[in-house]
Amino acid sequence: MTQTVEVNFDGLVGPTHNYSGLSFGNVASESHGRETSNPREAARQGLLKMKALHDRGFVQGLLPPHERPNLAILRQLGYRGSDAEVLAIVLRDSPVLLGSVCSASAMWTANAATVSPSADTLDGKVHFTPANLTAKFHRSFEHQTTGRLLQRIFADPRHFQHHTALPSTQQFGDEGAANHTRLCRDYGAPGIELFVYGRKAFDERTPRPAQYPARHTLEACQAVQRLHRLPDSRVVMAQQQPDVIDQGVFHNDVIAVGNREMLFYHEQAFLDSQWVMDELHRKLASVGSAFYPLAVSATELSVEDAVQSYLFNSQLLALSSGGMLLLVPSECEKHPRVAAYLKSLPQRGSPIREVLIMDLKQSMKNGGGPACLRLRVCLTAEELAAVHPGVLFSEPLFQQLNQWIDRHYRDRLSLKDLADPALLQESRAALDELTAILGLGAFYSFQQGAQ
Ligand code: SUG
Repeated sequence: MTQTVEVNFDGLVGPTHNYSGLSFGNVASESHGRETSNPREAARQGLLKMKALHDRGFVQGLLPPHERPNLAILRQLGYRGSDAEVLAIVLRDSPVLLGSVCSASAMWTANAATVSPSADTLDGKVHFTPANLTAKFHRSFEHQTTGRLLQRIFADPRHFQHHTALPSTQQFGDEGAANHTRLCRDYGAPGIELFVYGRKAFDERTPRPAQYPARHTLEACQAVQRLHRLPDSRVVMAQQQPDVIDQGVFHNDVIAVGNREMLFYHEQAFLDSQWVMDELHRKLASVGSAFYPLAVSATELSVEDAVQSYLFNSQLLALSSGGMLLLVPSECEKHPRVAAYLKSLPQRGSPIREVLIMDLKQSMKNGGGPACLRLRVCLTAEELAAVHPGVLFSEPLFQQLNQWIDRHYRDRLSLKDLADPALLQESRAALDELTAILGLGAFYSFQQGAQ
C-alpha cells in the first residue's frame, strides 16, 4: 500500500503564453488583459516549481504544451489564405479571437482531466476523463489534444481506462480536477472523491451566481462518477457557494485544497458546508480514514483575501517524514493578513509542517496558481512503471528543458506579436524538438500552408 504515490503532472508553459483577458469571472485574467507577457520567464518559473518538488523527493511529471496558434480552429471558422494572412486578418478583425487561439492555457493541468485512482474504481483501473472546458472558448478545444496525450502517456489498457470528454454543451460543463479532491488515509487505500460544482444545469430554479459564470455542473460530476465506476458510498457531491463565484472563485481550487485526510478550506467555500463536512467525515470513516478539516473563518481572512493571495490554490503534499508541506505562491507572503495566517499555522495543530513559497507571477497574472499548474495522479508501483518514462521529471530533463526554453522562447509577447508568422514557426520548431526530448514521437500534426 505504501508503494502507491501521488504524481504531480505539471503543465509545461507554451511559447505563446500571453495575457488576453479571456476569462470573465477570473479577476486576475481580467485585470491583466493586454499586458505584455514573458513566456520564457513563465516556463522557467514552472520548471523551478517542478524541480523544487522533485528535489524534495516527490515524484514529478509534466504534460507538454498544445500547438498554438491553433490555425485549424481559425480555418474551421472560415478564415482563408496562408497562415500569415489568416493571422493578420484575425489580428485586425478580432483580437480576442487571436488571443484565444494563441492561449497557452493548457498549462493549467488541474483543468486537463478528472482522474480516479485504481483504489477507488470498481474495475480497479485508473480512469481519466479530459475536461471539456466548455465555459471558455479558448479552453474548449484543449480536450482533444489532452485526451490524445493522456492516452499516449498512460497507454497500458491493463491499468488505464480513458474516456472521451463529456458532450461540449454548457449543461455538462466540466472543469476537471480543479473541482475534484480525493481524500484518503493513504494513497493506496480506498478514498472518498469530493466533486464540486457551481450549479445544477437541469434545474434552473436552484441557487447559482448572479454575476459570474458557474462553469461546472452537477450533471457533469454525476457523469464522471458513472464513467469512472465510483459507487455512491465513495463520492460526495458539494455545491460551491454561489456568492464566492461572484467574488472571483471561478474554480473550487481557489478556495479549498485537500490531501490525504486533510481538507484546508475557507468556511464560505461550500453551500451547506456542515452537511458536506458531515458527509466527508462519515464516508471517510467507512473506509477506515480519519478526517482533519481546517477551516479558515471569514473573520480571519475574507474571500477577497483568498482570491488576491491564492492561499488555497496551494499544493498540499505529504512529507515522507510525516506531516505536510504547503506550497504557496509568493503573493501570499506579500499579503499581510495571509502572511500572518501562514505564520500562525504551527499553533493551529494542523498537519502542515512546512510552507514553501514559489514565484509563479507569470501564471498568477492569468489566475493560475501552484494548484492550477498540476494534475494529480495516484499510481501504484506497477502503474507508475507503465507510465511513458519520457515525461517523468529528472535532473537531466530539467537541464535539457532549460536549454530548450532558452533556444525557443521569447521574453516579450504583446497582442501584435501573436500574429507574427515567425512566432508560429518558432512554436512549431519548439514543439517538434520537445517531442524528441520527451520521446513522444510525431505527436503534433501541424497543419501547414494555405487552404
Ligand atoms: O481557466 N486563465 C485560466 C486559469 C485557470 C486556473 N486553473 C485552476 N484554478 N485550476 C482560466 O480562467 C486566462 C487566459 C487569458 O486571459 O489570457 C485563463 O485562461
